[in-house]
Amino acid sequence: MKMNYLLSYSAMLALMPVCAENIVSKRFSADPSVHFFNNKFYIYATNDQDNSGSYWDSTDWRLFSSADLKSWQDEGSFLDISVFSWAGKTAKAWAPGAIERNGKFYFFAPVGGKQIGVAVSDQPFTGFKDPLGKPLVETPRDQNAGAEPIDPMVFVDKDDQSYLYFGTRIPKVVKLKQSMLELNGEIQDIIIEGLPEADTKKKYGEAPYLHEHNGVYYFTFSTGWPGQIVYATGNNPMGPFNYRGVVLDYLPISTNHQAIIEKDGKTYFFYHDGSLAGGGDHKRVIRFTELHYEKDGSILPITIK
Ligand code: FUB
Repeated sequence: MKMNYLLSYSAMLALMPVCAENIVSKRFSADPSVHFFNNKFYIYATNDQDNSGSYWDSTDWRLFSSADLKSWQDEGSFLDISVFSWAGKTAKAWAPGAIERNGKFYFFAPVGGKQIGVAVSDQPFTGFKDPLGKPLVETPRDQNAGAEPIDPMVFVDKDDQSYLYFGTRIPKVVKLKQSMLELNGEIQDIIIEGLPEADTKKKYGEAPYLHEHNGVYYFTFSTGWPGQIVYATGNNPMGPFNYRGVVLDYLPISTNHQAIIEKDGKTYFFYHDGSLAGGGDHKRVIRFTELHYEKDGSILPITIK
């Protein structure tokens, strides 16, 4: 009987609220793409600081770095959408993704909602150029690219195969060639099974993200507008994935967008909210917290104070 009154360690963690002060910077920024490159953490982000505040109309990306996840350096606006010479005059710079491969740093960027470009540099913080001179993915040019190929994210598996995830309303995945500059096969829809039918808001919206933990592939995404961050798991990076539950509940903001990084045995969850003074739907701020798993691999939902 006494056991009924005792909480397991993981249950206690679930009840511990995350302090909303885990903030990266007081400059407005969103859509974190988080990496550990050359002994430093880097966050590539949508730059909400200089947008109008009435739409997601940023035209550049912001960069933050940290050696220890405690103090963060604001590296400022590190790349403008004009790096892609083919970007339309009204194109917006939204949620990016990045990866280190072949001794180079690849920055995948949605350009204006219909195209994904890739910029490459020898360093993670500067010098990015567009080697292709054209979009890597473009709708309707590429079969099954979907109506809005945004929110690119790249995952490299243990066997060295890389995958590009993107899309709004329908999640997409495609293999990349070793060069990272060419698709390797057909763009496929990602199948998510077991989404609770009774909850019509529980569907794929945007922000696809793939990470692996203890041999299981975790596919996290935002349910849309507003966005709850939920997860599904599977045994193949291309899916299908089985719906498992909520990671971060709806916040009072129209979007959310997550990144998950594992370092030194700990898992960190990055997201954005609109809680900074003067902030809101289009002026967002990046925060993070530690993510915990149950023994069976379930993710413990995050509670925010
Ligand atoms: O920043 C613009 C859009 O808002 C992103 O592409 C989505 O993921 C959402 O966070």
